[in-house]
Amino acid sequence: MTTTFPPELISFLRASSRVAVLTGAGVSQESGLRTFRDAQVGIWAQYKPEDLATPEAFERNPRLVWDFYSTRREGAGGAEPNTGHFALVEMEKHFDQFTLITQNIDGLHQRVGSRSLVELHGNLRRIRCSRGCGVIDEWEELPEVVPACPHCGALLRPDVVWFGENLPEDGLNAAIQAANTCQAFFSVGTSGLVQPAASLAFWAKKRGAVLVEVNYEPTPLTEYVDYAFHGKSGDILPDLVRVLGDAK
Ligand code: BV8
Ligand code: ZN
Repeated sequence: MTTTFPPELISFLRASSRVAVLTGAGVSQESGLRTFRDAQVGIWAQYKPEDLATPEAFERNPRLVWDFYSTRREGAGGAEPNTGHFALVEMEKHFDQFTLITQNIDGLHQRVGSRSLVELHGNLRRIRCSRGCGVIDEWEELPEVVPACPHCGALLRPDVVWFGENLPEDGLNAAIQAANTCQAFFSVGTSGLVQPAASLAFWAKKRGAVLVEVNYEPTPLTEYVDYAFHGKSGDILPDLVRVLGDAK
């Protein structure tokens, strides 16, 4: 069953040049990757992700946190981008200024070639020195034990943003800039619970952008959006791109 879009939304988008999209774990769900709200499985079932995604957890038990991310890294490495990821690459071609802001660390948007991509919360593929020497690029094989920084000897850690940590300044500024200047802001596959990412849609609305939500179920943002499409992003986004591409 294809998605029907109100004609006024399609004509508005056709007349727009600046669009921003925020994605969350929901866009990778159809690639087989668990979202944050999904229950963890196996040994991870006993933990809540937010309890592992903190500097304190890493401090307390670096090996446990390292293994948590190695497991997710293997999962992401084995996952295939889905139709939603590819539709966002197509969507980019319809607008002069298109910014894809992702909360995801799975690297799937990069894999399909999304260009104007802002990684708000880092990327599983990269690791960095926990004392700040910098990113130690994309390691293919991660060692079992937590490796030490070749420069200072401190532990290496995943290059992701943990709870209680600041977001990368340049990424956050780019995301705020996109939210403040876009004509339409899409919130896709995110429960909109984590700050400051969840505020971007409100900043966009304050600047007069049209808000569109594409999510499996309603979220705290739903009551504020101009259009809400509830279902799978892997179905809805390709439908949208198809309609946008149809010559009127
Ligand atoms: C910060 C990387 C300044 C790691 C992530 C107390 C102390 C300290 C901070 C705070 C505090 N109270 C609040 C805060 C702020 C905190 C925060 O927001 N907490 C929340 C829990 C209230 N934020 C921070 O700490 C941020 N930093 O504020 O710095 C600061 C500094 C010090 C002190 C104070 C402030 C850092 C936040 C970044 C954390 N890192 N990820 C990792 O991944 O392991 S967040 C992580 O969780 C994700 O990146 C994402 O952002 C979030 C998960 O959300 P979603 O992606 O939305 O996923 P979710 O599962 O929730 O939802 C999926 C949705 O998809 C669902 O709605 C579902 O219905 C839908 N869906 C499912 N399938 C589909 C689908 N939709 C469409 N199609 C489908 N097929
Ligand atoms: Zn170091």
